[in-house]
Amino acid sequence: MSVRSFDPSSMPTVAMVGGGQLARMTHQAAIALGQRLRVLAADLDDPAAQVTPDVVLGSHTDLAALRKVAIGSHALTFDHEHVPTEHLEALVAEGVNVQPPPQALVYAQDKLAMRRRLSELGVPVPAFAPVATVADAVAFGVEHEWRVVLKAVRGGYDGRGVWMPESEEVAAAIVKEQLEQGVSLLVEAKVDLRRELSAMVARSPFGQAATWPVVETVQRAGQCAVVIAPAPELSDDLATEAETLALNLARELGAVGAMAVELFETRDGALLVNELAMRPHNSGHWGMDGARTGQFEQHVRAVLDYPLGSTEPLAPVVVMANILGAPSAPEMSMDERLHHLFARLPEAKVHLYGKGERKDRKIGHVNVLGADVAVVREQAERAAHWMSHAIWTDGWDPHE
Ligand code: AIR
Repeated sequence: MSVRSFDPSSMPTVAMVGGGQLARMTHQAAIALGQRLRVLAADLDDPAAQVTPDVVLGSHTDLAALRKVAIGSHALTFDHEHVPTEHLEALVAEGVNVQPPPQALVYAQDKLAMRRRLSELGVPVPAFAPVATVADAVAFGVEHEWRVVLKAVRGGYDGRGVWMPESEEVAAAIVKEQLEQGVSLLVEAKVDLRRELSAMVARSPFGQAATWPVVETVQRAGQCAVVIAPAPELSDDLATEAETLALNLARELGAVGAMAVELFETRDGALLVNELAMRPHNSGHWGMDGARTGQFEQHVRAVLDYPLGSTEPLAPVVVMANILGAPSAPEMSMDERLHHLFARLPEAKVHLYGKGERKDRKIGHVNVLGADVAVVREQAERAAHWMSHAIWTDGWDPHE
């Protein structure tokens, strides 16, 4: 009698461009499904390169490196959206299964193309205009009484590539400097918002799609700090509107994999689309512990055209708090901080990315499940702050 050994080559390999935390957590999901995740990383120290044996070192702007990571993979996907579209089109022409496909991904890469396409589709977006000259920005600024946001058309994230000039002089200086550096810009009206929401969806090439509950994202200094799932006090009508919007956009744009639709909820209860991301997204990290199927597993299922998993939440409330690097790294080691955290908050689920501690850098996150938003949020935020600063925000001292 022979024993059949497990043949890993019969299971798919997913190639991911970028070796950051999103690739690292995608790898974690791929392991459970018996798959391999191969990453194109800039450095062996990158979060995903630390954990996968299948690393191609190189740049996401180098077509040869992209080919190397793509060859032999069942699907090529992304941990960030900065790959030049022409390279992706070249890979598709060579037979690579690029998911999301470049003609969809472009709407997550190019904010102007996205704003134009969404407007065509009748999806509400803030008023916007392309900026080819200082005069373009000034005309828009005057029209909107300098309640405006300048954005790089491509490449920005986590507050980078975003400026909020409040006068003609400041705007002119930014526009001049950026245009001289070859950065394309757009300008849009600053929205009078109540809060920010995110509607996440995943879609497969077959066309199956599933949403997670709409979440509230709390931003600090232009960066996501906390996510509350589901968004507290969101009316059923608005939740349905946001989920329907995400499903329709995924279908209309031809997105494949996880997609985040970042939304503004205005003071008068309307929704406007702010940004799109076609990849796992910070606003979906809560689902790693808080949903039947989290976004990383759903992303690999979707890009490989498997049936999607249930997105059902596992608790009435889930809060995710980012561990954001302190202004200077605390003396206490990360390992010791983790010991103390676990001793004090056994319910906290911690995810660390293996990243160096730099101010405001996303180095990990904490998920807490529960029933009461205020209690759960307090615990998650306190835990995250402890992990980055080695300070308990309530003054608690383990040695007293
Ligand atoms: N990322 C990509 N777009 C937005 C985010 N947050 C993730 C990706 C990327 C990593 O952040 O996983 O690789 C880069 O993080 P950092 O801190 O090195 O800039």
